[in-house]
Amino acid sequence: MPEFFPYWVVVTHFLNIFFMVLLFRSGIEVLSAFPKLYWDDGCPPGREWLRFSKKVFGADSRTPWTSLDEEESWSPLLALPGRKNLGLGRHWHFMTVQFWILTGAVYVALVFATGYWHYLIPTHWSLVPDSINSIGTYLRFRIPATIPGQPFEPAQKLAYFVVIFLLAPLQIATGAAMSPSLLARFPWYGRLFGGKQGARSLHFLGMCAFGVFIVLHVGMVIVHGLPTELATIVLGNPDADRRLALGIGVTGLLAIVVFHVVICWFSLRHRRRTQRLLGLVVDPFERLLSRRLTSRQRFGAEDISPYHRVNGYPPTGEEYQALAADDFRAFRLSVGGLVARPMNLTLRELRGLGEQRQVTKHNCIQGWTAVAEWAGVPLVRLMEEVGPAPVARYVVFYAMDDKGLTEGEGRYGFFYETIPLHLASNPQTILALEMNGSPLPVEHGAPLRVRIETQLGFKMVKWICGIEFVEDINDIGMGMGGWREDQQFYADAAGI
Ligand SMILES: Nc1nc2c(c(=O)[nH]1)N[C@H]1C(S)=C(S)[C@@H](COP(=O)(O)O)O[C@H]1N2
Ligand SMILES: [Mo]
Repeated sequence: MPEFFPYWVVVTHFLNIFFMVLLFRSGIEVLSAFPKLYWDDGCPPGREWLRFSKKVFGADSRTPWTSLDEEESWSPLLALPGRKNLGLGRHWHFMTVQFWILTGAVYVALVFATGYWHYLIPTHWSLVPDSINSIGTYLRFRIPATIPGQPFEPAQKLAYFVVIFLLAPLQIATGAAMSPSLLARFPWYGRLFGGKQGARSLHFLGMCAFGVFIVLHVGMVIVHGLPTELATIVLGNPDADRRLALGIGVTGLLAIVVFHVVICWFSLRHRRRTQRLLGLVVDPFERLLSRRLTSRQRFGAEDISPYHRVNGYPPTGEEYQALAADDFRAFRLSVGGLVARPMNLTLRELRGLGEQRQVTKHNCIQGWTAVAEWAGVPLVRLMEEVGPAPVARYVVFYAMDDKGLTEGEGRYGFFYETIPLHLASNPQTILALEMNGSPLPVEHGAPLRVRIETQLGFKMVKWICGIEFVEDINDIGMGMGGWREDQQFYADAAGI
């Protein structure tokens, strides 16, 4: 039989604490961007089962509102980094999760390689009544005996088993079930959890379950006797020098606190650098997970959401209002850049290029979803007309809304986004002219918006006036890949 407290348990246990704190705090930041939980992918306003916000917005509200108005600003004491930094919170979350899973994989491999699994995995149903017994013993203020020849008592073994082999994998599975590209390619996977909102709610409850476990676990450590337990988990030996163990243990925990103070400060003070640095680790991860996935969504008319949230207020300029007043008859879409045949197209000419209908689910980066039917021209059809040059690697979509006038918060400039060429030729990438059987409503992008069904919503530019094919995105806007990347520090990689 393996040692009771081998060193690899000591090391992976510490790494697990380290990464879990990062995941908790960055996860809370992500929650703050849409502090509501639903079971229904239509996210009907007011029908959330849990809300961490005093603001309420109704589906029938007479004053227009957008999903960014629902965002909350939470303290850096709680959230990483706090203060409405969804993009950076996601960066921390997706950076950390890779290392957390790696730690878990190494741990589980060693658990099986060394035979340690005997101590963790129940081999008989009697563990359940035995666990109930040991809980009874605790309630009588006594410490239950460990299982003969094993380091843990029955309830402890069962709890560790549940957390390691059920809760952690479930948390990974529900996390993955929130990725727009994964959901677009494998809609059945989302259905396993009752849809994206089911996955999101379960992911939140999973976090709560981890929280409850940690409280009980620390409580039990205290009940069992802090000095010996600390010697065990810090030095791998209950008889080790207790003062040394206490010293190292406290230093380790303090180091985590100091680390959080530093990264929180740095993230808030140097948002662009944080975005770039974490992007070095997160962008390849996003590419690995999502690059090869194309959308295969086929929802039915019955899945269409009664209410579809809006994000981004419509253009306010007179020019746009004049266009809209005349049913966009004067509208011209200019398509240019690195193309053989630059064009200026009327809506009618655009419509003439072909039509595709699709019922798909919109995934806003903040967390809400809604299903709608979109109809329009496949972007590949337009590309056949204009003939992008072989050097063209990105498509830029320019919009008519000046965000300085419509969103404020110190942000400015016209909205735009870019996508790599491979996304442009995905089968469900279309320039939509219609939503749910009618011409696009103004708030959803009239007269023209793009749908890129494997991506997060912010890539799907509304109120498009121009499309440009370029080789590089560095000199477009601030060069981060789009307006929300430039101004809100979102990742340019929007497949997860
Ligand atoms: N021009 C423009 N397009 C935009 C935005 C915007 O602010 N301006 N917001 C984006 C974001 S963040 C989302 S989630 C979707 C929302 O689309 P909807 O309003 O049709 O639901 O539009 C995207 N396209
Ligand atoms: Mo969004």
